[in-house]
Amino acid sequence: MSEDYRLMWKNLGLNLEAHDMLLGVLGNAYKDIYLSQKERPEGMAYFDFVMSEVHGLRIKELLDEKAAGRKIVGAYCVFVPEEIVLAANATLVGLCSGADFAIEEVEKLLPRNTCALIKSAFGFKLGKVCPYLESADMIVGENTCDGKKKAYETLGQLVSNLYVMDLPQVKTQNGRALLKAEYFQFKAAVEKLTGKAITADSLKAAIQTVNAKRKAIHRLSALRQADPAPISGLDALLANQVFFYDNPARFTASVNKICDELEKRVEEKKGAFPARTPRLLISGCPQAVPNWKLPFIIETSGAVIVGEESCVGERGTRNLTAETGNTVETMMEAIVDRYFQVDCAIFTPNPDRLAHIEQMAAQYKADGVIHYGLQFCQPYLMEAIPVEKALEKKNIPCLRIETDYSMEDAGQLKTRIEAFIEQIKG
Ligand code: BJ8
Repeated sequence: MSEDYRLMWKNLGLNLEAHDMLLGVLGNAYKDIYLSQKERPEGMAYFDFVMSEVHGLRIKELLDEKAAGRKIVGAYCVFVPEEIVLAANATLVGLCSGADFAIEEVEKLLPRNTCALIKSAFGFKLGKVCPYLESADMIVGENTCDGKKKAYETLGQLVSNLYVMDLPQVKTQNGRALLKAEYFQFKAAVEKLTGKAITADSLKAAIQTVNAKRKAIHRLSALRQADPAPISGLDALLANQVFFYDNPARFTASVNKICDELEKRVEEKKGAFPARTPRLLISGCPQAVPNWKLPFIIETSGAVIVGEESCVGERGTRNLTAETGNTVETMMEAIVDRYFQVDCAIFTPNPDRLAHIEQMAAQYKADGVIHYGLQFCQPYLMEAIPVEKALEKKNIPCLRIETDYSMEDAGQLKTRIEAFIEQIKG
């Protein structure tokens, strides 16, 4: 951190000792995983800075916004519409956590066989190490998988500002009606929180702001179709992770700047890895900061990741919200339409996700797919089997990985991934 933020963290109620430890581990991991990469685009310096200040400058900015009367809304899922939050004069930040913390404490409240993502969210609260969570005026949970919806009952006892949104599990008219009702209820709750009514103008501007972020990410993704891939999967994942934290306009400008650089790289056939490096698509559970284990292993085993079919990736960002509406009602309908397309594995049946994986594999010219499932995540682990079968029918090799946030299985994973890459090369 370039400044001393200790007083700010103390005032937020963080456990300074535990927080120092977390930042120490995070800093070392970033150095070993990110800064050791070769041939990085120069524009990644922005993301290096963002990460070095992720608990510092960005938190200070959020606290400055709060001091100026804005509210902060924290969310754990891509179903929480940023458009509604922005339109009501609030800022949305992602709360999903990608590292184990205070596990012993967590396992007093949650069963051991809960996925690492949920446990991590609890660990960050119980360990008092997440300044985003502590800055939030409203924390939004959503009834998605069974693990999350039951865990929010317990989280509600740990925080005073939890708002739980119900979500459909089927893509039917009734399902859409439920989502619409929930989004209108959420709109009312955010308006109450900020004291600002959403207007057609504020909603339109918010839709444009969020779409601009998505379009920048689409541009970045499209450039990854080139061989050699102009950017590593690790760096592209980082941009997708920062999507949830950064100031939206600054994020959009920074990603577009990297894309300008990558376009030149593509023209010059300059890559993050040599041409014809085996290309892999990752599909499955979200990889929240600082969960870089799998991409690090893959990209140090002789392959490059060219796409993420994930909520921290294309599942979360692929669709735009229509900008054609002129009334709050029509724009809310457009928001419902946009989010109802998210093909999370909590939906049953969920054929769109399989179609999307196949489409991405073709579009990014992937030689194979690694299905990433977190241990105890039933929705994604269950879907992994039909996904693998369907891909194999199309002669797309698929490797199913089931893992957690610990490094205990890193050696074993590396052996399996190296063998998979050899198979692809063969
Ligand atoms: S829209 S993927 S962000 S719910 S890994 S907690 S599913 S047991 S994260 Fe998700 Fe929204 Fe869906 Fe996306 Fe449960 Fe699985 Fe854990 Fe998960």
